[in-house]
Amino acid sequence: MTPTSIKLLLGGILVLLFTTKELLAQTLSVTGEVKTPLTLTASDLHALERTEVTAKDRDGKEHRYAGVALTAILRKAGATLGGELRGENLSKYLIAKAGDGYEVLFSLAEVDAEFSGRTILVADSVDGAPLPQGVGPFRLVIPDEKRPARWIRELKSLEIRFAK
Ligand SMILES: Nc1nc2c(c(=O)[nH]1)N[C@H]1C(S)=C(S)[C@@H](COP(=O)(O)O)O[C@H]1N2
Ligand SMILES: [Mo]
Repeated sequence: MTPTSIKLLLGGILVLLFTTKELLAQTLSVTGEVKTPLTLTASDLHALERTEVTAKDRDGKEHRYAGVALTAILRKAGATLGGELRGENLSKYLIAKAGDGYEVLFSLAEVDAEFSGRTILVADSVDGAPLPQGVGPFRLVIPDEKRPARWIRELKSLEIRFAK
């Protein structure tokens, strides 16, 4: 091999590694106390049932967020929801983690559709456009909360654990 072809080959490998890293950085994982751990890409998320909510952002302006209901993702992963959310399963919590190290916690019961009529959305779009860099590709949107502190940006993972 000539020095030029070696350089080209190394360049190609670097591009491949970078692309793989970028793709992995764009996924949402669901792990912990679930029957089927998931790693979802943006297109996996698009294949699930879509939900839309209108919610006010921090500046009090209304926006139309679209994505997938958190419960739908947790159901797909086989989390103990609905009829299975009783006994020791009521001591489970969900921790959502972001790329910047920010973490927010929910009890599993407070996100379950049978316990509460609220929608928590794993949003991937706002006002018809993909979430911007630094916010997306995924963000939690919780329309019924007065403060958006749990609207975690750059959502990377959802982990379900026992509190005891
Ligand atoms: N990843 C991540 N998400 C986050 C935060 C953060 O520091 N990191 N801050 C939270 C807080 S405290 C608020 S008030 C809102 C602010 O949302 P905004 O950036 O859309 O105004 O984002 C929430 N989501
Ligand atoms: Mo905040």
